Amino acid sequence: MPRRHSWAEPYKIKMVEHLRMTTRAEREEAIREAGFNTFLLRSEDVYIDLLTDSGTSAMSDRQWAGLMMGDEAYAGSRNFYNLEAAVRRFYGYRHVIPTHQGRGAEHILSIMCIKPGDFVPGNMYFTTTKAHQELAGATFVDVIIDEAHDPQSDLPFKGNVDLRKLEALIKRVGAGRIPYLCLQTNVNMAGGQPISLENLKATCDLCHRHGIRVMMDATRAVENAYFIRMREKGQSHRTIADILLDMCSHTDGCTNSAKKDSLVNIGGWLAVNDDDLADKARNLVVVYEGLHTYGGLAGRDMEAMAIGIEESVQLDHIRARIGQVEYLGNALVRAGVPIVRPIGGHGIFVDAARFLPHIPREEFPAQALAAALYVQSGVRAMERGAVSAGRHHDTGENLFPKLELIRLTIPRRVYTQAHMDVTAEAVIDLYEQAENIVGLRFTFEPKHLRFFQARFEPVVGARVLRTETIDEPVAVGAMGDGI
Ligand code: PLI
Repeated sequence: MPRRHSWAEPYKIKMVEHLRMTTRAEREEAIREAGFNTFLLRSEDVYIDLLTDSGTSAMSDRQWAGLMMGDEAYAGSRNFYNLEAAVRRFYGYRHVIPTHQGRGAEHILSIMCIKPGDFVPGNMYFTTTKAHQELAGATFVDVIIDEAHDPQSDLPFKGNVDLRKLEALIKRVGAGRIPYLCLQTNVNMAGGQPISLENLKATCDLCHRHGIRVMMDATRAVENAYFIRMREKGQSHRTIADILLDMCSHTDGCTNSAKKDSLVNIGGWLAVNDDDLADKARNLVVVYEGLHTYGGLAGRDMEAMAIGIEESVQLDHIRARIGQVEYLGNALVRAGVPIVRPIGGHGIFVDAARFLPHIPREEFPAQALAAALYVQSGVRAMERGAVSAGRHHDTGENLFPKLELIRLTIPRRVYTQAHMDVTAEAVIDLYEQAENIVGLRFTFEPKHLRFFQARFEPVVGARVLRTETIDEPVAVGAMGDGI
């Protein structure tokens, strides 16, 4: 047997979904109608959809079979008990409360633990998490290490908590005003950057010494466990499942969006070890989501989740998943495209500030870059910069985080390496004509989580990409065309 130098997907394709190719003129029209916001495009107008890895996974044949085993009883569905057993086995928490998705769990956690005037520290914000903390009356405090805000720093664990920042906060406001610390795994807004096991333990120790709970955002904890195995001293012999359990065992509970690691299209859960907290959460979930044995989900969704959790910790799966992200990232690095280093777990984050130095922050370079990439190639990315950061909740001023990025997020088990090649070519091509991209300004700005629904217009002219290179598509796969 020859030595294997490359990896291949640990699955084969059983069913395909056709993609529609569009012309540049069609895409110009589509992005204008979408207010230059890729969230407002119709999916059928997108060629390669790298908006998010959330809810976009391809389920396995076992998961599809699981859907047929849905027990749609209102109360006590068999599938709930399967989900509960899977979470207990792989994450180790005692009490499991399903929710319709991650933000449902964040909502319950926030209203159950936060009092107005509290502070919630975290290793960088996430949009929905912070929104729920603020709606419950808390102020979010970023305690991630400084390097996480520097796209060029290539520390292996840029998701680590800066313990001095955390200690300073505890000293300043007192432990009594910190209901919990929110510990994100594979920190999304930092570029999918992991936290080390050592730092996770030290952070939990510090919090527990002050009587502060640690609630993990376990949304991408499996991917984080993979990086611990690959990058942390003394961890390479352990299984992903073993590392995951270890990570969770130091914390007091978690919120989880199962739409990522757990390979399902919808679902989430809140898990805690404390009996009283669990009772409180079960009571609140009835008000906002549904009975505590379904939490807004169908029985079949919970079954797919239970199976997905088990599949997610298989080494072959996670190696190929992150390997595909690295494949795309390395192609961009070779071409000199500025991306966040090191390459993260769930996507490639392109540094829009360095890509478009001619566009000031006030004209939202990342928003413009995502729109231009779509016009150029039909590839859909997501803004992760000032538009996502929103406004200060007291002063109303625009927040300008250090990171002004677009995210090319890779859905799990969906695209092939050829799709990654096409994406890399599209980004490199755009980089070579970046000076033709025009900044944007708001024409409509929603109050909450504005990036989802905001609308924009170019600051000059009518187009976000001022070039005439018309790349007519090859009409492959367009059902009904060319016959
Ligand atoms: O989209 P939800 O409500 O299932 O999950 C919210 C959520 C919580 N934490 C983290 C770290 C997330 O990444 C997250 C959702 N992320 C989305 C939708 C994303 O595109 O990254």
